[in-house]
Amino acid sequence: MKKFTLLYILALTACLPAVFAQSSSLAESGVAVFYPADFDSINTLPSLAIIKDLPKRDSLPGDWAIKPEFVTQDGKTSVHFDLNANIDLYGTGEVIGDLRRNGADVTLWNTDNYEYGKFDGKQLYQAHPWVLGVRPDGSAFGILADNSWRQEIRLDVGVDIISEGPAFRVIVIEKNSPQEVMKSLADLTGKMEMPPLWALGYQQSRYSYFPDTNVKELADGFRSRNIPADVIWMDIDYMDGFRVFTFDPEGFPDPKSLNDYLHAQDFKSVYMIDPGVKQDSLYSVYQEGSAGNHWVLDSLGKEYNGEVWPGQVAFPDYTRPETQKWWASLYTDFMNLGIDGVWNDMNEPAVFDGPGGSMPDHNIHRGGGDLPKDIHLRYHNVYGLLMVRSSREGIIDVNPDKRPFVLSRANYIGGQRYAATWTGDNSATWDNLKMSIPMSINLSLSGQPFNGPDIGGFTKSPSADLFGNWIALGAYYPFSRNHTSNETEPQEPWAFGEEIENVARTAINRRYRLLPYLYTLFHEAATTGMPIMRPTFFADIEDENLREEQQSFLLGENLLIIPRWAEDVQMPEGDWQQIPFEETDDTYQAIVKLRDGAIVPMGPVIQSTEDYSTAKMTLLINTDENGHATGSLYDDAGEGFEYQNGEFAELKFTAKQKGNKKVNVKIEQVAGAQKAAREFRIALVKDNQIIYSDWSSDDELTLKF
Ligand code: NBV
Repeated sequence: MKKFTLLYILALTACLPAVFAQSSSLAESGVAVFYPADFDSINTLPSLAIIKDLPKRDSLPGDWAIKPEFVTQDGKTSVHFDLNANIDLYGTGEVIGDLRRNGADVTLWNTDNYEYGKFDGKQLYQAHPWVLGVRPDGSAFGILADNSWRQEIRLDVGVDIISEGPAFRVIVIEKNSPQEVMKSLADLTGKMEMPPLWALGYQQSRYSYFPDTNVKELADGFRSRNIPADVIWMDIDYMDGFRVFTFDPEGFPDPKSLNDYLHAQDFKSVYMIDPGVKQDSLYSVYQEGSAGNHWVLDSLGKEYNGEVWPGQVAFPDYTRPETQKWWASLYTDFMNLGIDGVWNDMNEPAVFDGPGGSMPDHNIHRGGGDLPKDIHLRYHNVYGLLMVRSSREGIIDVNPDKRPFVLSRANYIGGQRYAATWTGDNSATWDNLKMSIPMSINLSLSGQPFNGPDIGGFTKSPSADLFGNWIALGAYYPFSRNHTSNETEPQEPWAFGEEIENVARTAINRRYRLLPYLYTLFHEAATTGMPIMRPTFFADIEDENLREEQQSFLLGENLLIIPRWAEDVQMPEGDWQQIPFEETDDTYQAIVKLRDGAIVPMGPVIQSTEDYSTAKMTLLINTDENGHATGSLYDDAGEGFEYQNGEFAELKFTAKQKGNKKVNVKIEQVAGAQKAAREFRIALVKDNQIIYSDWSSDDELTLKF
């Protein structure tokens, strides 16, 4: 007997309140909203996930397939979807385990989960009440539970979402393909904004580079070894006693000149800011926060304090508009020191001496504006989102002509609007390396395109071999950052000897060469919501053999990345050609395959995005069985907002191959006002070889062979 039916009978016989009545409406084509009869809008809305109006427009089409059944029992609301067993399930946010989520369960309660070791790893740093379903024929649907309360998603018999909060509405998206579902999700929850180009570069971090001289040496180390890199990260030890917005007077006496030094070397700097503000009456941020009444309160209405790095801290109540503004304003002096980006950590929020590692459920957030006053249980999962929203505002206020960059550990569905993310405190193990692929894909399939794990692993020290394998793969994560803990051995690309240093250089070189393509994918994500990192099954949504493939992944539509350690990879059909990069090969580099019918623009090796240019590009071409191939390029200044006023270029490439004799490529600017002179050459990839044409600035290229 189905579990739901059982619940129904139990509820009837025990006379427990079971509510099945509901109303539904079609908000737009393929998007339905279901309301339980006891829908509690006051305690679940406004939605921090959905940014679009969902008007009650039409009634559901008669053949609408995915319908919920709501139950309220013992004060808990749950929703159940009966599903055919042949439907493959994905998403559910930041999760460990297999790519295909059938049979899994996850608790949505943002948790500081060191080594993913607590709660069987079923409860991590972010909450995405979202399930993507893909049917055998490739048609797909998405289910979004629109509430932020603590809840659980169970995928054993159909889909069950059980919330500790009041009755919530559910949004169901129904489309012809998972790609269309992803676009619709982004339409409802918002898209990542175009990040600055430098954020796509390789990044180096550790807990913590200290003191500033060490940071400078690190920058020099990259440049002297010709290993491309764009960003150096400052972890908590740069602060004075872990007081946010301060600097250690001995280790970091002059952050402005440190940042100047980094900039002169074409590096950007990102600094960590945690939410907890040290309870210290002599500390200006604490004084201001107290004077402004900015803190989260305990259940008795008093300032709540808990222990984090600085000792006892108070937590800004980001539900209050005044607090959002105050927090944003703290970034003015900070960013003016030449800081380029911000890293918000510990924002689940993590509290060492709090229940379950966070603050008590009954703490009070006072709200204001459109957010009502409520208890922490309601706002916990959005605490990180509200924090990064406010951080981002503050950063734009100081540098209105620059694109903000914020990295957040905690977040909630829709949070891609404000921050990129990494997958928290993983470990230097083979298991974690392998798992990083399904983990990043499922986050991507939950609306967060800009993500990646700590390359090399955060805890433990990787062997040279493990690191070599990790960096060879990590060069292709959307967010590509090497980071490690304060208890580990050095983890810079050169820390493992010459062989692995060369492996790292080759892999990172390849990332930089592929930047024109990668940047184009970021633009696609920012405009359509399509993930950057995609499951291999996106290459052929009707091929059910691909549905569990989780060793390889697609970068956009045209490149398939296969780590060197992958075994028995399920390949999509077609003539996928391995790109024979020119650098010396080694046994670590991931295999990069080009789809037949695709054109991928590639640039030269550069040492940082400061040298990025699209003036001379190689067009990697793999024609399909009809001799055709297409591709595109998005180009803009890589910084600032002029692209929103038309200062960009979108190029379309169309190739036609005639027999085994020649290939013609047409280059057209199809959008944007940017005028730029560009030279191209064809690189035809066939049978593991590349055949090049001459360079040309014409808009028609020919390769004869
Ligand atoms: O700030 C220190 C670390 C940071 O390096 C890491 O990336 C975060 O996930 N942080 C957690 C706090 C404590 C880690 C033990």
